[in-house]
Amino acid sequence: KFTAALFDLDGVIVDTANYHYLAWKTVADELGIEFSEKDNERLKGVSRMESLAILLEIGCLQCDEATKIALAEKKNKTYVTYIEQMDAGELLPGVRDYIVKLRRRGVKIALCSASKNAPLILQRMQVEDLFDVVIDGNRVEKAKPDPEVFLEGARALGVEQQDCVVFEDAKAGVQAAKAAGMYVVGIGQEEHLREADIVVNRVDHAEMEKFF
Ligand code: B16
Ligand code: MG
Repeated sequence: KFTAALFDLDGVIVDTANYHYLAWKTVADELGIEFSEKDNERLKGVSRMESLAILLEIGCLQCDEATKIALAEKKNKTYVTYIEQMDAGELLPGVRDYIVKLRRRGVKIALCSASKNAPLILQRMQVEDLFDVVIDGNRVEKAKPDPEVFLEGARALGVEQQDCVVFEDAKAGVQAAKAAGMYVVGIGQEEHLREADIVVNRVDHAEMEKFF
């Protein structure tokens, strides 16, 4: 049995993928890059600067470091205007109850997200109290698929990596969690998540009694 649960944020607790997509789309339109929702799949779970690098690659564009920083800032400004309007109604179904039940069972809970906006999103969703620790994009140097964010989560909870179950929706995140030596529940569609140990549609479809 596992003693800790590590949750990704975007796509697991809350569905912000569409807001990320719309914000990148504004930047893409301005640069004349065609950017589809399918392309957006590649941006899930990866850091902001890495996402920009993928977008520029899609458009076969190159630019200097200062321009890159300005573009990333622009995307983030648009993204933040979306998330500032979010409320707890946008929590993904079943998530809150599932985490509350885990806590009652004595399972330790961490949030392990690539997003620098994680604190704002948690606050808007009113779920800050559900997590014993929060490791986000402001606290790690290496982006997923590097295991750093999950190893840091286990360390902060005071548990061994083999005692952790990770809930992840993105390929890069599943790879990061596997590289950390953890059990992975993929959230979403099997086709993107082949490296996960199991795949379910939503968090509360992972049988709690089986894992914790
Ligand atoms: P930000 P997660 C990730 O969050 C998103 O999936 C990814 O699309 C985004 O680029 C990344 O956060 C960085 O977000 O620009 O807000 O710092 O899935 O790891 O919770
Ligand atoms: Mg995610």
